[in-house]
Amino acid sequence: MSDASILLEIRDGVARITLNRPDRLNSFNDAMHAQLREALDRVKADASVRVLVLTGAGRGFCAGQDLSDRAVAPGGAAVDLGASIERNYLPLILALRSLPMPVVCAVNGVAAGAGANIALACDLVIAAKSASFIQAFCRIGLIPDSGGTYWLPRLVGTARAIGLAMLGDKLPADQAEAWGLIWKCVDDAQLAATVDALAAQLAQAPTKGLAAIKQALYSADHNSLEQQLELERDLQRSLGYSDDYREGVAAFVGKRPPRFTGR
Ligand code: T3D
Repeated sequence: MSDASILLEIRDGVARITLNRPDRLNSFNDAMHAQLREALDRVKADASVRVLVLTGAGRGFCAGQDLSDRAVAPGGAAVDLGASIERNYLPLILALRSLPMPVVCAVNGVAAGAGANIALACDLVIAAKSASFIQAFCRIGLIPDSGGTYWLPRLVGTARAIGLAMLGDKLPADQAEAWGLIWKCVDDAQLAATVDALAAQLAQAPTKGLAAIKQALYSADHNSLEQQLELERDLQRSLGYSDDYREGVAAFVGKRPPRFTGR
């Protein structure tokens, strides 16, 4: 894609999507949502892709909804935010969560509003030390959306979730790591190399197994123990027939490195 709010590059099993409205801190308008949907569809349909990296262009990761699309003239009709969420944010979060491959978020700068929660929807979040997470919604009279009210209490506990959501303070990346909100915080100069190495590692991994790991772990939030045990049984049964399981066992027994194909 060129001249685009979303850049998509696919190489060596790694798809990289870059949010590309840097002068607006990569905040979302409808056109950018549409382009992101199209990019995610392409990633999902491309059998060569085994990991997705999501990042932002410029100094920010994403500042959520473009608020210049939300300014209402006095006496003007308010925008239906529910319709916007239904059309854009809700399907985006479900698409990231259910993509059958690991999704790595490289948080290169501030992640605010829906931008913070889009990052948290990804499976592995690596942030530059100068990055930060801001549940900015309360500053404009809204609640954390895009999954914010779902993962904040689960990831950091209710007390911290309430503090982040009600105060809208900037949470620096190193504190986000210390609180368990994200996987890792690295020096700014190390972000690209760290993410590239991780993506290369994941692109060689047993993709079906990783997809099943995310399915199982994300299902644990709403399943009973019995339902979870049954899900583990079903996923394990299906993985047991995969080429990668066969290869993994053969490589172990043969005392050689495995060559996984993602099948
Ligand atoms: O509406 C719906 O559909 C419902 C769904 C809502 C989801 C949401 O995400 S609601 C929350 C929306 N986001 C925010 O409230 C965050 C707004 N932005 C900020 O608070 C700050 O920009 C940041 C804390 C993220 C960064 O601050 P700072 O000082 O580093 O940068 P800045 O100077 O504020 O921003 C740089 C430029 O980006 C600036 O433009 P300018 O002055 O250089 O022409 C600024 O206006 C623009 N920008 C930043 N965020 C947005 C934005 N423009 C439009 N919308 C934004 N969200």
